[in-house]
Amino acid sequence: MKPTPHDLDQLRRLIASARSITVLTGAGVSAESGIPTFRDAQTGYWARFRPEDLATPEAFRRDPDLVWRWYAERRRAVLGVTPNAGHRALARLEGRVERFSLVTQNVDGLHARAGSRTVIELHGSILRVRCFKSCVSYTAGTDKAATGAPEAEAVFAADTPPRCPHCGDFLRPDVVWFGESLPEDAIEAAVAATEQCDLFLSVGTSTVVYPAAMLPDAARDAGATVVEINPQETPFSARASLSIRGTAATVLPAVIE
Ligand code: BV8
Ligand code: ZN
Repeated sequence: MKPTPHDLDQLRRLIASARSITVLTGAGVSAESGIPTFRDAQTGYWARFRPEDLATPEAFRRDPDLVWRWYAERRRAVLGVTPNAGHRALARLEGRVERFSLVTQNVDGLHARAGSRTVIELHGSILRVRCFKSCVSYTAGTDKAATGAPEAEAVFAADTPPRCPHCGDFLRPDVVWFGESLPEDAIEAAVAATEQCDLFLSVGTSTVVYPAAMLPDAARDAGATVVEINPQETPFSARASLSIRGTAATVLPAVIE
């Protein structure tokens, strides 16, 4: 399925005339960087698990080593790829619009690496590790300096979860697991950006994970024009003002010079 020239023209015009744009991204925008989406079948050792079963506090408490290793492997994969043309187009768009907000469900840090300056991370970041009580937090980065405290090196090299030097509990990835609530500040900023924009782009998300999945409808209810970009149909497609069947790395650069 290819996007029609008419669709791309329409989206180009909407972007050119918008005074405030909010973009919601999901795993689909990182697919063309080589990061499998949540819906993609897992491969290798991880093929026997469903992500939803591993990305929970219960799974971590039941088998901390297994879940820690899953995130360490995904972190290495993310640090080993580069942002794609879709990420870079969104970074360009940020500088072009009076008011722009980028809300992501992704935990891979690729928007920031593509140059996006303000990214609202609804589900945290796989590049960060913290203890359950947030006494400490370490950030892995493509360069050593980004890891912060001296013990951070050892934390990211560990293949079983280290203990917090203060409270003694396990360290864990600083992501939002299923059943955990989203960071208050992130969800508040995302809802404000959704209700204030006149153009809302929903890119590369299956629109099934809540509360993020309510944002496209919230934008529509607040009177924004809502455009969806996804090679597949989603539960939201029928309600979009325009639903473009295309991939992020082809459609976004085509409509954002
Ligand atoms: C909460 C971090 C409660 C971890 C993630 C029943 C009904 C409604 C809700 C629920 C329910 N049962 C349980 C819930 C709540 C649950 C939920 O929504 N479950 C779903 C499965 C039904 N939600 C939660 O638990 C949330 N917390 O509700 O808290 C609470 C409330 C109050 C107080 C205390 C507690 C927490 C949700 C966050 C979970 N964490 N990630 C990690 O990454 O390991 S979510 C995770 O899945 C990803 O971050 C991602 O956001 C999500 C998958 O969604 P997508 O991003 O859309 O990716 P997906 O693979 O699904 O789809 C990819 C899309 O891209 C596809 O559409 C595909 O067509 C498209 N695509 C593919 N290639 C491309 C492309 N698009 C463009 N270009 C391409 N090239
Ligand atoms: Zn602690």
